[in-house]
Amino acid sequence: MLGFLQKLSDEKDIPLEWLKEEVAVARYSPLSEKYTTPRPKADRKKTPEKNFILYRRNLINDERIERGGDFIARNREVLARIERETGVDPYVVTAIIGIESIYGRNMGRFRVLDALMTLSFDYTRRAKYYRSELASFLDFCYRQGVSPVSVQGSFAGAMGLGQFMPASLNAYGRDGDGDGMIDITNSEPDGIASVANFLKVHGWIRGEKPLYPVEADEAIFKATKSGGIKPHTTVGKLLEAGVKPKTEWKLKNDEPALLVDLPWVRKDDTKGVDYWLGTESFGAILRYNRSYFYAAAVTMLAYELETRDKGEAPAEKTDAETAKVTAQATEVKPAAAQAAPEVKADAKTEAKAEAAAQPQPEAAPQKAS
Ligand SMILES: [Ca+2]
Repeated sequence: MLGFLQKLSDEKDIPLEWLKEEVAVARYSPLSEKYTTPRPKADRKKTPEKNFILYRRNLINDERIERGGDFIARNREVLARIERETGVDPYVVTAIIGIESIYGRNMGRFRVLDALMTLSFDYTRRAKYYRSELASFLDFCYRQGVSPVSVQGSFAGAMGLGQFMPASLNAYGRDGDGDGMIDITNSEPDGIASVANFLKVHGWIRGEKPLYPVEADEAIFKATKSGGIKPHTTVGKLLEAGVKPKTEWKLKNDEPALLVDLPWVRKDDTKGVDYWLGTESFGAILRYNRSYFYAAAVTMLAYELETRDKGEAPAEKTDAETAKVTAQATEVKPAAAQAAPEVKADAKTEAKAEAAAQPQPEAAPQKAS
């Protein structure tokens, strides 16, 4: 460990004594080890069928929509300013913060120092990754004048409103309230500015919606070599391959795109797959968490938040843009409604939903590539 600290001290110009003193107070975190240990293969067989209806219902509930409204109301000016500066949809930023931490209510109560030290030096399955995160974390704390042991986060070291891993915080963290510090745990403007900056850097297109509903099938999905997280093809090529828009769009044929599949299973066991065209804005959300389910849920929660925030807004009803988004929303709603007719989640389901919302280390914001 001393070698690690010495190297960090040399590379980042951080006093070795400071590093030694700060890490000396770290304690082994058994839960960090437990939660990052892969399940035995025997258990993995039981992994339930992929079901977007269930996933969506767990993440997009009344509480998340209601608290999202409060978050938007108290941050309206900041959200508008950040949108002007970055072009990123403020409802998408809010939705990510809602899904990651329930707008700051659930940012994790682990000492980040303990988590990262444990995963770097005690439980070493992914030690290389976590040592790099630990180095970023100590570097960040030193530059910001923060005591590492005082910082709390998830069992894997993800922090704050947007649950950034330290390397992402170092690379994309922004000061949103102008106090000179980046504090994504206690400052909502900083959390907002950082998430928006992450999306901007990873390809968000100003004014471009993430998802458009389309008709497609498995054969088209395979033929277009779909399934990755990058917009690897174009709108025009997807159309040529047989993808049909379900709504009008103003997308240009040479715009980068990807085909997104969202399989679902209803309670009566009927199954299906909804297909969507994802834009570069969708690709930016996928860089936050490499899961179609995650990025689609973010997009749909953002739509719910926007609809609620803007009320009925009759003037916009004729706007093609609004028509598009409305079509998106109705696309998934009927299925979800059938699966969950007015069922209020009990405490256990709620806890599961929160667990599902916790990003796994593999899914945490990635380093720039
Ligand atoms: Ca700040």
